Amino acid sequence: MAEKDVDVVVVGAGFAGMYLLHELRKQGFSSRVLEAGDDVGGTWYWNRYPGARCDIATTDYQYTWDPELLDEWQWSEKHAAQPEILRYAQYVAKKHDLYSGIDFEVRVDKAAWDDSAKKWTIHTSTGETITCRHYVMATGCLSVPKDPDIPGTDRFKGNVYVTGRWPHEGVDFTGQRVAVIGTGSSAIQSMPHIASQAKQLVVFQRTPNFSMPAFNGPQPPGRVARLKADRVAYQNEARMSPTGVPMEMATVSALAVSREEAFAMLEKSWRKGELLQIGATFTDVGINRAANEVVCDFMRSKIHEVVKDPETAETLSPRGHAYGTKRPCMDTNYFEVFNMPHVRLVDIRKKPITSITETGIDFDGESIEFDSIVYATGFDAMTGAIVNVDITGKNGLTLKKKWENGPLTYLGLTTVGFPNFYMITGPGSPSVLSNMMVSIEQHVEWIRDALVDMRDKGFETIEPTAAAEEDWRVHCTDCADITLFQDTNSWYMGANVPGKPRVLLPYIGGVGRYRRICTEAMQRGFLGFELQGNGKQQLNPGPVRLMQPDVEMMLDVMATLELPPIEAMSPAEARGFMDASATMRAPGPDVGEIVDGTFPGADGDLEYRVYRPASAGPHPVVVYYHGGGWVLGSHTSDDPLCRDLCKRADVMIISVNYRHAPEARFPAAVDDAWAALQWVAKNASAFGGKPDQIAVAGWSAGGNLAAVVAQMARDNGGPKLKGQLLLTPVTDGSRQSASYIENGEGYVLTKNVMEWFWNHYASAEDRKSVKASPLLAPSLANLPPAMIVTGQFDPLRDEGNAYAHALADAGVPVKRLQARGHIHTSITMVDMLPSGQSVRAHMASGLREFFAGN
Ligand code: NA7
Repeated sequence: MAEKDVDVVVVGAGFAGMYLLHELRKQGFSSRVLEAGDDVGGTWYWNRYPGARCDIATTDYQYTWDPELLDEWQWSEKHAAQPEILRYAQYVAKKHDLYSGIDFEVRVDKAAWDDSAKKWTIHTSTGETITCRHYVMATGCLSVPKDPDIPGTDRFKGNVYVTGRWPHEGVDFTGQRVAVIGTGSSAIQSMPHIASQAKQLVVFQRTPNFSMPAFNGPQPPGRVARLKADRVAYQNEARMSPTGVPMEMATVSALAVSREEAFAMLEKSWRKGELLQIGATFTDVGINRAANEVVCDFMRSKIHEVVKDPETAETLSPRGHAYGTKRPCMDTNYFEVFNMPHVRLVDIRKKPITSITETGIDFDGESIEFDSIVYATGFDAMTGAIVNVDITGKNGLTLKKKWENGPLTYLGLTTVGFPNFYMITGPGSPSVLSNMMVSIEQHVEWIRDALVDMRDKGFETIEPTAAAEEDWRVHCTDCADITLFQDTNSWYMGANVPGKPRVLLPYIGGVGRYRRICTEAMQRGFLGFELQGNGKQQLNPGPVRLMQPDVEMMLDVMATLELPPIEAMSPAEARGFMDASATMRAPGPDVGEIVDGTFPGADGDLEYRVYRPASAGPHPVVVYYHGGGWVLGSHTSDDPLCRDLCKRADVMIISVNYRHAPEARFPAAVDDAWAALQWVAKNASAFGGKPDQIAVAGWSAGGNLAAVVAQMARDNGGPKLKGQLLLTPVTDGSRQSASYIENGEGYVLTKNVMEWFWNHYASAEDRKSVKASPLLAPSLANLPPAMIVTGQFDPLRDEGNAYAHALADAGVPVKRLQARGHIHTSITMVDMLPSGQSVRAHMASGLREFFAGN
């Protein structure tokens, strides 16, 4: 007799449900696993259409939790077909006696949280009611076929097939007239098989897709050998990789090489026959449209090589979306199908289907009769299977209602208002953008560990906090915002289902990063969760540290370079190092004109560089002071940032040099900065600038100088400044703030480097001067309007914010922007870190506002 009250109910017996059952048993939890099908396998149980295959190679698409399987199970191919994967699932289920823990042909109709009992009540299609402490949806991401949404679908009297619900006995199309609707992965895989049998095949295509040949065959011996030589290292590499597959990562931009070189590199990737390799050929395929277009061109050239009729080839060539923003496909002879004389391609964008009829399909004035129609029209992806169950959480809130504007989760695992409810590979987790096997195992292990920890500590419930869920939403959006996904109508965006909210459903920040975040959340005492039970409560508001994804990627790369710490260098060495680094950065946008010259500093001539916008002058003028801790840098060292601000704000930037420490200690830099401002004010017209429209700007130590000269201009009767733009400025030599402790290590500008800068620049006594620490000024009244930008993970964050608050308190108009997930240096990395763009756009509009109305 099956238990009616268990610790855990799991819905679904695919690879996720199977592994979870195994782990729950191992940890002594009672469970019921409910599965709609009559066997294990999930996706691989349902998707039995001919040619169904895994696009991830078998070396990577297999369980790692039972190492014996590696020797026991021999995959026959590099990319296994559905029957073999299903057999693998059955083999594992038998080996580990999982069948005995699964109820087959049972659906969950309804689940409701009982807040007094602190339990879920589950109602099944067999009329059973089960109660459980924890409820896990292991229902898969592509398990609910979407309504084809074509008029007349119920009229057709012939055979109707849906790829995701294929008859178990198979289908023989020999001699038949067949229509296939859709050209996604399911159609692309099945089409060669259908075409080889059918008498006539008409393919109705709405959006063409990118597809590459799988070059299937036996497992590549090199890869297998690597896996077997050091299984743990190989699997760890997969777990910490961006996609869950160990892969060579790109080091070069698609735009940094010639087109011939780019195509040669892509050809090499193409030959590997691995789904994710093409996109990983260059660093910027996913984030830069022009770089992506190089890949699109290559992929289209391949279609034209295969498909003989140029018009058909063009119809099959995707033009409207960036590569990778719709799921790219792998095929075996897909495009070759269109060279067969009995196959016709109909572009329904040009020739829309008017209706399915009793005998066939009407479109664009034509009627064609068919014996069979195959719907390869896809799924209500990621959320469909979850919200299809009537799930009610606290206070009568249903999940469907909560998610009506898009799924909200914390870590893609849990959701506020639904205690003890978990999703495996749910929205907000890497899921369909990753090797599912890796992601499934990670989620199962996280849930298992959470349950064990709660049991050990006597907690009964776990629920994310609203703040953590909101932070996760913002982080997911930050990640999505730097990619090209949002421009495409794809099922990743929910765009294939009419009325479904448009939001990037999976988390695009990467498998390794995601794993680190989830692990950190658990290890730091369930950050972002509230736990309760036995009269105890533990609330750890979190959130986990959410760095901008591109910033974190850069930090990861820097960590692998094992660079020497700046503070261990002499100033000369540090300058050499900075110069060498500058040669590797992107140049920044073109501006109208760049002119170099010299001006009289406080103690001799110094250099300047003028950045003039392309628009007609005269322009407002911004005197810019570079960063570099008063020790490093020059009038050209922030070149990309100056170009970017010049272009975005349509202002003239004059970047001025100043003497550096330790050769010229405080106040030499201030004296030069002040001399530069006076000189610019006097000569603004000669430069083509507006003499009555001058502002100052600076980054870091340059922000410090800009703030100081703004005070000097106020105290010395001019020049009258329109504004001060301070980017992560140094304002306080005491370095006492919390951000020094929080962000003192690991974010490029460290506490020690800052100490090194200060030591070279100013004595302890000098640091107390308002010309070194502008925050210490007795009054900040009557200073020009300010915009102050700080980075969340910058040791200088708090002193920048403190200056902004002090200015505001003194009645100065202040705009303050704390750049989420940014470090001290990242906002200046023009064309390298897309997440900095919006921050710089704000800075530019801040500059424009300084000058508005004059
Ligand atoms: P997909 O990738 O969602 O493909 C569905 C296809 O059906 C796609 O070409 C759609 O065109 C097309 N479609 C959907 N609705 C219609 C209507 N109403 N009329 C015409 N054409 C339509 O699903 P698959 O099953 O192929 O693959 C799903 C995933 O399984 C795959 O990505 C892998 O992860 C494995 P559209 O592109 O929306 O214009």
